[in-house]
Amino acid sequence: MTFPDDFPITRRWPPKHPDRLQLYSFPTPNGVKASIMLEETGLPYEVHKITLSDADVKSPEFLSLNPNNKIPAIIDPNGPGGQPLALFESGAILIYLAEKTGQFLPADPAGRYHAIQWLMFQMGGVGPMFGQLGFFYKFAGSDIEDPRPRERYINEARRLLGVVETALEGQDWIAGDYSIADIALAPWLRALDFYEGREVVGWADHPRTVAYLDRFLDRPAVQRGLTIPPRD
Ligand SMILES: N[C@@H](CCC(=O)N[C@@H](CS)C(=O)NCC(=O)O)C(=O)O
Repeated sequence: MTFPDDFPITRRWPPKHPDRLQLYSFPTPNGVKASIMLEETGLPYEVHKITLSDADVKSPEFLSLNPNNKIPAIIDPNGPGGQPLALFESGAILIYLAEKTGQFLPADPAGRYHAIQWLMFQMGGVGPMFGQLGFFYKFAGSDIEDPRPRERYINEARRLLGVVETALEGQDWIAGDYSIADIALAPWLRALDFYEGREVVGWADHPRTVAYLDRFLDRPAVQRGLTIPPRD
């Protein structure tokens, strides 16, 4: 496989710098994980804005990169063995970029699995549950009369917040040192504000988590990554 010729996505979103890592994304909680990580690592990259509209994420060109029609996705023209590597799923992208650069994932096996464990906690728990909270509390599902879905996701989000609060006791970052687990988790904690869900999940009763998010948002690379790609 050669890049860009063998990658149909490049026909709609052509690279200006085909030697650089290509990011296909939008600044949502999942999308910014990739842009924050790229900003943190200092890897040269080129970003392409893929909106969440069907015209973008369900286009044949985007589906050729991610058949699951979701951002973020990347192509590294200089992947393992010098060959191009295409990847979707933000957790896989974070692990790949951490291993490529040797940053934000401990080198010792125990520390590495500990960080990956918290990354998976975000991928399988916080992301899907907070996302459903947003849907049933603020967005299209908020006018559904049956209170059970809303209550279920509020309770689950509150429970997950409690897990984070306990894990942060005595440490600044979720897995010890700053890692890809924080880059995955903190954007989803920030999303609670956008969902207007802070009060209902008892955000203010979790002081370590509140301070943790502030600490994350203070990082210059995070501030840059949160606006990449620009929405308009
Ligand atoms: N598990 C995926 C979730 C990605 C995801 O849900 N992306 C959303 C934006 S935050 C999306 O692209 N939605 C478009 C759609 O579903 O059509 C990941 O972590 O990469």
